[in-house]
Amino acid sequence: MKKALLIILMLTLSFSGKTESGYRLWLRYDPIPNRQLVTSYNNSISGITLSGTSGTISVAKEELINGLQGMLGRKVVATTAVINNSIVAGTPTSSNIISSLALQQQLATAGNEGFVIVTTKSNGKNIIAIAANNDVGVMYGIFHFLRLLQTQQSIKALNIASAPKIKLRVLNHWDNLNRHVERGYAGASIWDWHKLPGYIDQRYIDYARANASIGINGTVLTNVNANALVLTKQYLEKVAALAKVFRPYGIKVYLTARFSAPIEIGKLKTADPLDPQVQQWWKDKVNEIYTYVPDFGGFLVKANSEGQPGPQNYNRNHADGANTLADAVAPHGGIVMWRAFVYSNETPEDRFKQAYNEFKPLDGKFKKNVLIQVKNGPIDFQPREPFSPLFGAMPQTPLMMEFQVTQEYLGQGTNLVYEAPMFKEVLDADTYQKGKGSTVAKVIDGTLHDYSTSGLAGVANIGSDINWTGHLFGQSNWYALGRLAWDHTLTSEQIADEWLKQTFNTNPSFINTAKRIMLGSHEALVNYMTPLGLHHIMGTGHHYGPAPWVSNVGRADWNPVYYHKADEKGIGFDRTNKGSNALAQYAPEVQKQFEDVNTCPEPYLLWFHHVAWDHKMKSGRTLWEELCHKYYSGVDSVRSMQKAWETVKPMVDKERFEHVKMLLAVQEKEAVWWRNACLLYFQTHSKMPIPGGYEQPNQTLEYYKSLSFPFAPGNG
Ligand code: GCV
Repeated sequence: MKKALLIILMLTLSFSGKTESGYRLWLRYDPIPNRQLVTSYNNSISGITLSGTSGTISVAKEELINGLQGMLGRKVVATTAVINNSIVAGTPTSSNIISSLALQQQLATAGNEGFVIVTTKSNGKNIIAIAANNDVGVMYGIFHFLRLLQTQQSIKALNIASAPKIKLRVLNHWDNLNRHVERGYAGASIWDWHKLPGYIDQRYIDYARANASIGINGTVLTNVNANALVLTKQYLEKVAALAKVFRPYGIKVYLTARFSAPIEIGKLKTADPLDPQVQQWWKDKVNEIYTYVPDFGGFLVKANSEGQPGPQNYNRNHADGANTLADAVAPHGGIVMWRAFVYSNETPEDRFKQAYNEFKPLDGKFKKNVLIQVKNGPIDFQPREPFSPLFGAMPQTPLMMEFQVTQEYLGQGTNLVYEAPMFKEVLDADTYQKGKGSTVAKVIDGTLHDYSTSGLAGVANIGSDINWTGHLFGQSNWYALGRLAWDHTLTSEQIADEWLKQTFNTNPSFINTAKRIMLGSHEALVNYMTPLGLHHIMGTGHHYGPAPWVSNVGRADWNPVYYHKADEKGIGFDRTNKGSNALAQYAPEVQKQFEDVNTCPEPYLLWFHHVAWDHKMKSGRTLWEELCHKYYSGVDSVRSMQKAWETVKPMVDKERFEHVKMLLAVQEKEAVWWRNACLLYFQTHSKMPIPGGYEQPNQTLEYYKSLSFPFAPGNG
């Protein structure tokens, strides 16, 4: 009776709204309200026995104990002797019980990081075995087990085997040493460089726990627009302190390497990658880094892109640059992630084509420990982009995917946008490189070309805000990135379901409503920002809000007018063979999908065609009418999201309910702003009215053009 009262009290507290800042992410471990389920869990979990002595086992044990105690509302102790109805976790080497179970077959497919969870018997005792080949796999298994409980699944007859499909599952922080986060919308950088190495914020530990729980095994601490200072002793001591926190959680630390570091901090006259002195400098620097961080992961490099220095400053190519760094880290087992996000203003070429043009000829020229990191989309993380043609063009080079988790072009910190459907759309796209079924996912997980290494990176949306990501639902994007990097066959719906149940509650009515909001949110944003294949029409610099009229920025391809090409005839960028012919960079089957204006899938239409305003769309509307329809339906969707969120009020704590409600109201305003500003501007070209029946813009185009946001967050 007392216990029941305690649980009710805890539940009431957790719904009182006082403690629900969102800090606990999806690792809440609140008491499970379903008593029957708790009884069933209790019957299977009388104790726990974890074998192994590593730091990883010790953090995994702590997590398991805390998780179980929180959810079951009782004390859980670890024992050395296995008791009936208990959890036994370990590797065949660390645990006699695990090695005595017939798990060899499953473990053979688990690799270094995978795990097996089975309900079985050992010496007549009922146990749940969490087994792996390494301690890190045991830890991942424990997090998976806790997820089963948090999502309230049965643990009566478990038979699970899971291994990551992608080897490097990495977050990229665009965090500067002064704590400004480029494209960050959640406060300052979580790395408090000034207080490191002496002060270890609890947040670093919770960051590591959260990442480990979703399988993220690498973090690049610093911005790709890099500062060489991070490679100096003063900062390496700080980096080492963070690496020490992350190590038990299976997370390696990586740094961005400024290509001109040999000059800036090495006092050399050149950074030419083929200069023997420069090569030696990098080797020495890397040796030094490994004295601080013995398991340092390696470098991420942005070179010859947007003003960053690179090998081309010395008439060398990207392979020359990447290979010099790769040679330096290779003896230590390090890797180089070299970004393909390059475009040059000097080349009067469609920006869409430039990365392919520069990198395709280098296929096969990179050292074995180099991965080329390709941004999602040939332009730049737009709300919807066709997949980068590079994914179908470099069979001899491991290609990493770089997704944007932070919402630079996706409503930044104020819009609820669940990105998993966007990630999935790209991962499932078919490159046709080796015939039908050559999906982007198979390219990046290495199975299509049999790469020995593979990777997926996400530009982090994490900051110093109490709820980590600014918008509470931004957490779902961090979560989705990790889960998809582990297993890209998971559906967006499964991931949303998991995240919601762990982050809020398992009430079916709440889950159904919130899931509907999440699953429709990306399409809603595309509709009110860049429908039908429009792209890069955001405000200059900060990229906040619409500015399709901008035509005065120094570089042609930093101007929205470059991308939409609206004129009196129509709108859109002709990338067929009558235009820039970017389509030729894809396999013939992909070209076929997009090349005909009448059959091109409409979500991509204006990516590939300049289309007449009166072109007949599949709906029977003209292009202009369809554009209006999309913009209006985008706003309608946000209003529906607002209404739906209202209905979950009784099922969500006050603090988080109000947080989301207020932001949805901001989102509605921003969606209306996007719709009105874009339609009023495009109307100056189409000369057609916004069809009657739609609410008409309540401001003039001049008004929208006059808006300015000098302090919009995240600007570079
Ligand atoms: C880190 C876009 C962004 C920049 C970013 C760059 C990149 O241009 O606006 O902030 O710089 O991409 O990915 O390197």
